[in-house]
Amino acid sequence: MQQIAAAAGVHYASTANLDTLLDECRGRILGMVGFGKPSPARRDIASAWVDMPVIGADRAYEVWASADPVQAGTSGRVRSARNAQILFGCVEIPEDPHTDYDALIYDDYCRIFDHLDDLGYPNLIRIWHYLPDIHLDERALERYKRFSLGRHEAFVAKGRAISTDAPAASAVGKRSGNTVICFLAAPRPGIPIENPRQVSAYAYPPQDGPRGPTFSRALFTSWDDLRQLYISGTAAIFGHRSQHEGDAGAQAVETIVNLRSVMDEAHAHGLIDVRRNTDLSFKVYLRQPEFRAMIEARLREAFGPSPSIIYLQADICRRELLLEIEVVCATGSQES
Ligand code: 3EB
Repeated sequence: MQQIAAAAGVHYASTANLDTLLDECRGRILGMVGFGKPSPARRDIASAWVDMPVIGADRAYEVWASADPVQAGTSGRVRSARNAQILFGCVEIPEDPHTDYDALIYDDYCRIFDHLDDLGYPNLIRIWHYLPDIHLDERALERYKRFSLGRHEAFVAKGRAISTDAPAASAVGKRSGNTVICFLAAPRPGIPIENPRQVSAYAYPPQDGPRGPTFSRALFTSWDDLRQLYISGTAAIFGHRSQHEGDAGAQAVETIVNLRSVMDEAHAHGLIDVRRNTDLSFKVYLRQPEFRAMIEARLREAFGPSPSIIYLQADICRRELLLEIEVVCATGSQES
């Protein structure tokens, strides 16, 4: 059986090795996110379940471990755990037919910022948004665009800059039910990295919705002797336009070129060289599960045989995009 390295950072687990990992990290778990078939809720740790099929397995888990013991915090729906350097939190937002989706997102986003400000971790580093019915038109505006609007307004209301304070992010569709938002935040700001091949997301032209998406292409941070580059959900976008409509193979290639471009940019800033001794943890969101084998081949060609990869079936926020890939690049004291 594979030995689990319960070092600080992110670990992927399956149903078979989750309990071993949680035991090894007892008292040091910042948070956990489960995907796939429902499993019993863990009330003792900051955790969330995302109703999103795992391709090729029944379930997959993302476990964020700390080197030091963690401290829990709750305010309303926001649950978190933190060490001195980093805080993991999550919130599950029930659907509310009487409230526009942008207002729903605005309210809980403001509560996230309040929680972070209260605890002294005001800098959002990395955030994941799992949105039910992402393509649904709600009173003539698609829910993803309402989401972007509510998020933007919350950044403004809570005194965050749309460009320099934008975290690394992913926003993808889940099945109906709660909206799930998970995040990492820190006392110190991360260093945002943009992709020279792409227009910054917060500067997209207004045709994509009344407010652009508030995220950076990647954020660099270091904590617990680890240096980490969190690369946002990345797709086949060049400039601000989607490429290779209807061609998953070409979208995969374009997406990997974008990932490389962000990695090269972080290296050019002297922050991290992912070609050397770096653990790469990928999440791949695919509209159609049958493309999994093709993507896996492309990723292994580009990044070698070792990366950990979770494959999830999800809607991507633009209808023409067939896939989106995010990465955590970690280097430092982490064993593997
Ligand atoms: C893109 O590059 C693809 O709205 O938070 C990727 C990552 C995308 C995050 C977000 C959207 C978001 O625009 C979509």
